[in-house]
Amino acid sequence: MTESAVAAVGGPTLPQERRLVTDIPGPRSLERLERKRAHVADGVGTMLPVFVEAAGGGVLVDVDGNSLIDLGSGIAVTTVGNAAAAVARNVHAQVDAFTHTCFMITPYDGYVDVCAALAELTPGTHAKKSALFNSGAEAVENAVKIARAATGRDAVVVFDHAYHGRTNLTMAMTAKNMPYKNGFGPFAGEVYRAPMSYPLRDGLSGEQAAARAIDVIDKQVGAANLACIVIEPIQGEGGFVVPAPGFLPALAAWAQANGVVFVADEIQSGFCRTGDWFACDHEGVVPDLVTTAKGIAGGLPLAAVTGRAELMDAVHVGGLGGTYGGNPVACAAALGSIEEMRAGRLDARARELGTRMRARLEALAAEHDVIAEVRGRGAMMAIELCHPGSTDPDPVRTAAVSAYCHQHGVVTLTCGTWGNVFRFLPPLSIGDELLDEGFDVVAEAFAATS
Ligand code: PLZ
Repeated sequence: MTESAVAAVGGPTLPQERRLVTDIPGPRSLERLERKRAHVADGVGTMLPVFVEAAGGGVLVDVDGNSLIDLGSGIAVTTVGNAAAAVARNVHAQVDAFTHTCFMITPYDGYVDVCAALAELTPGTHAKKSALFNSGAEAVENAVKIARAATGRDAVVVFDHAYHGRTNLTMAMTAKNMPYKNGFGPFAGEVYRAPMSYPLRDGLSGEQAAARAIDVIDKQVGAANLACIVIEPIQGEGGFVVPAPGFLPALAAWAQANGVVFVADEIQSGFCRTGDWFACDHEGVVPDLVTTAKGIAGGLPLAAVTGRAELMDAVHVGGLGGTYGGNPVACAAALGSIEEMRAGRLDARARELGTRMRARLEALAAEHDVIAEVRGRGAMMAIELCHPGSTDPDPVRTAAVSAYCHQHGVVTLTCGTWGNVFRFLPPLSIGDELLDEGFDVVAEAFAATS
């Protein structure tokens, strides 16, 4: 073990400050980066190579003693904050009691408790059931298995700019070639892609964009062959694309009329992130199946498929599972995370953060014409960077702005098919002052790179 195995105390009581005591990355991180190069496969990239020692509230503290403002939440995972009190408490208690039995062998309460909570929290008041897994990609794969078993049909429709994971089926469902798919084929069959509603780029209303997508589905796939439509209600990796109002309800209505299972992939947008418990709630869309992961368990690996009881039960006994799916420690973390969200009214907090971020980003957009659009909902906000006066993507400027933020102690993420979207996913445990300071740095970054 290295000295990094010495436990540093993170969590909500960690000093909430941006503090730079070395360059980013500092000398200790650089040493560790050498070890990473020696021992970790190059295919596992690292965007900001500061090795973390503690984290909580709205900061990450590295091995050099730098404290960075976190505007990424480990890609929308630490929604309740790192080492959140109820998560840490539940995990400690569960680790002391038992760490694994395999739910398929001998069950335990935590798994059932999480499924009961999911039935309550996900959109719709119909009878629901869930199955638990380890990763988002695994949840998406299982949603497709369930939809196929329930409908007896094969085809799956996904959208332009979609991201659903890195396993074989989910690579087929993900749109972007580099870095996700390149050289990894052949991909799973019977996956078809429809045009997404992308207001900045297509100028269509939600109804028009839905009609365009439905026409493609109808002509190129045929409803009678279609098991499910899988869609991120707000796209994540693909660029925080918010479909025009009316797009999701129209697609859901068409799916219902045609016996097609409507699957909302809420892995990135779910669990209070957008200011509602789920992004579908915003338009009152009730999906047949919902996939969740990331924010569900405060950083522990857990994922779920939740949906109409009759669809979930269409699969034969033994047809769904996995050694670790719904691991008791991950379930304990999820119950802690849900407790934090409920007690802290984190859906409302996400709306407040969204209002604050939008104001900052709109002010920035008024100053810098490289910002073509401010979009997002709640604590899932983004700006898309294009060459002024056009919608030609500007990934170079995007990377420069992000690099400046990193060097100045703010963890920021980019995304988008063209790498030209700057996205903001702060933990909902971040304070207003720290958030404002983070956005001061973002503003400086635009000024410094113009
Ligand atoms: N569906 C909507 O956002 C994961 C991936 C980062 P896993 N997004 C971050 C990367 O480069 O690997 C994601 C998502 C949506 C599915 C997934 C997949 O979730 O837990 O990463 O498998």
